[in-house]
Amino acid sequence: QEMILPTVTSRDELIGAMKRRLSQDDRVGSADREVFLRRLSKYVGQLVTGLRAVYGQRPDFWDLAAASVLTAWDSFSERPEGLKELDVERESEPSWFMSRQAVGGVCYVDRYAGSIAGLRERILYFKELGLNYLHLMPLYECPEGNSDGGYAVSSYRRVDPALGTMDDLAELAEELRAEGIALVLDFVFNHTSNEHEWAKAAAAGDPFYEQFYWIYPDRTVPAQFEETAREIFPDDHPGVFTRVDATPAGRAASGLEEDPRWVWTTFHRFQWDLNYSNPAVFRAMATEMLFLANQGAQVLRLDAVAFIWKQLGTTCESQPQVHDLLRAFNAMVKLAAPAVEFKSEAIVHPDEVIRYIDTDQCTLSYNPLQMALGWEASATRKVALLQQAINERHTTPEGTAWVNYVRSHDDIGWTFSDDDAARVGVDGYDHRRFLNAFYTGRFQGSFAHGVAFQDNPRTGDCRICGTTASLMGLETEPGPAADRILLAYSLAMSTGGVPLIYLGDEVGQLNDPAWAENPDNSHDARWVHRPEYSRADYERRHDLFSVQGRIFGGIQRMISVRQQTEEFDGTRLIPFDTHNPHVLGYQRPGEHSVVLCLANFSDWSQYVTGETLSGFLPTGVELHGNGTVDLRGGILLDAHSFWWIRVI
Ligand code: OTU
Repeated sequence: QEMILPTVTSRDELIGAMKRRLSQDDRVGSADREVFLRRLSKYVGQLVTGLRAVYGQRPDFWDLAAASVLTAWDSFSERPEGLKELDVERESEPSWFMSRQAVGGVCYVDRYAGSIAGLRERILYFKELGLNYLHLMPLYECPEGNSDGGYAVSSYRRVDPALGTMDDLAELAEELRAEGIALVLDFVFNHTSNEHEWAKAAAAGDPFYEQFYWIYPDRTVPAQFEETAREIFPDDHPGVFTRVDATPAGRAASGLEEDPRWVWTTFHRFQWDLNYSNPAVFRAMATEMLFLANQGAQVLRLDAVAFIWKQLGTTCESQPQVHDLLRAFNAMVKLAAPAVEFKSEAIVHPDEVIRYIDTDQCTLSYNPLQMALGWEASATRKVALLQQAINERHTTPEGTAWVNYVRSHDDIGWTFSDDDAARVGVDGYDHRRFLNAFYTGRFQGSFAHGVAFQDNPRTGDCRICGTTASLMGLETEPGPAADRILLAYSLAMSTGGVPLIYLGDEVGQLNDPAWAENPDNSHDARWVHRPEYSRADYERRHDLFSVQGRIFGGIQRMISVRQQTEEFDGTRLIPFDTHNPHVLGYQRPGEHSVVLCLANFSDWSQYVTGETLSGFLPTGVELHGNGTVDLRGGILLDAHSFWWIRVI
């Protein structure tokens, strides 16, 4: 039975009605009621403004606003005490993710540890490495064989039974928290799988749930949308719509011999996009989101966030309404679970990426530009584009930070701005072609062993798959590859924000040679870089004469230097021009000193002259053990090496 509020028509009336409503609700004590009401008066404006921008024209707008507040209250009243305490702590302390202690890891539960129970046994290892943030790839119930690596969610409330239960997950969250590790979960809110109960009801013709998706009786409207919307997974299907009966599950659910309806599927045919123009979808998904928050997630990764609003005549990506909805979702967690941070997964043009980052949207965001340009610099051995990105696109709003990564479970897309590239004399189109050729090993002299993804000859679009080690050429040139891997990770560790390790990278895990043998995955090259946990590689990690040991030792060392270096707190970065086209430079300012970071992308030693360094006092201290340096003589950096020098 749903609670309802008397009709309200303004914020003040809404707060007043909530006050009266809460005084009759004894599920939580009076102190908690006060806490909620205090948050309500603080964030009701954010909630109402966000919702009004999207749903304000509707006659039932205030009912929606009131119902959303009740949803938040319901979820708050069910929130475990320990998490409520964490909420209060987090409201009064500076953001934990700004700290130099923040280091993240990400893995698949099944591939890395078999199950949630298996993962608990790896906590000691996470501590050995120095993690305080752990992202588990989506582990919810999925269609058999059609899971998109977990991103086709059939229920946000049930864990894939092969991995454990929701209670196991909540217990794991608690155990991690006791060890100082924040659990990060996905909130896959652009789409559900076609086996979610909403999708099944929609396929069966239930008019309420048909409105949860973008379903049309024929091709008329779909064809109009497809004139401007981008194809994301063209290997799976052209355009963005598919027939409801395009999959066995869709056919079974609709119960028709032939189903003429078309449904929006940005990604795979079995991933149906949710229709946020229907406010019932916002409320339903906010309820699922808060449910996940109450399991103990401290960060929610907002999957495919750019796609949640569709507008005829547009690209249907990064529309203004996406940001309004984000502010509304964000207000919901501020009311009911304020310890939760949002991480934006917008792998789009850098002008767009930054628009998701704000304290009332996402406090964290992947940094896809720095990631892609790290690979660009490794291929070209030149730093112009990367240096430009670091100089001009590093700053995010106060209270927010990047998540800096080298590889993820996804493909690498070359998302740099063509205008930026033109300013340093690079043609974007040609350069992407070069990079794709380089990383698929088609370019002569390339060290990389990558695989093409969604190669679309019609648009020239193509992305890259492969593990960090294989893309750096560890199979064929282990020495330089190990150095290149460490160089790439040095950026993530030192530019400011949370460094994120795609677990397996730290022991040099290679491509999975058998990825295409699994018929469920063979159409999707991303599985090449999702190998199972390699016991052999991990066992060698303490052997300094092995390549695994070199990489692991190097990464672990970087983490410990990072954690001891106060200049690495926060996100502030000051550009530094090395006057050498192969050497990247930036400074991380601290209270009394600065750490100057230099990274040599060339295959040869490179020199940064004494004159270039003459703005600092003559003596610096290199933090990796190179000791005291006399800057007047300049610095000679070995091939692929990086230096972190404390200077004044
Ligand atoms: C995300 O990625 C996930 O990271 C993928 O693993 C999923 O397959 C997908 O969503 C669907 O859930 O296109 O190639 O920002 O780059 O959201 C990966 C836009 C993807 C996309 C991104 C998407």
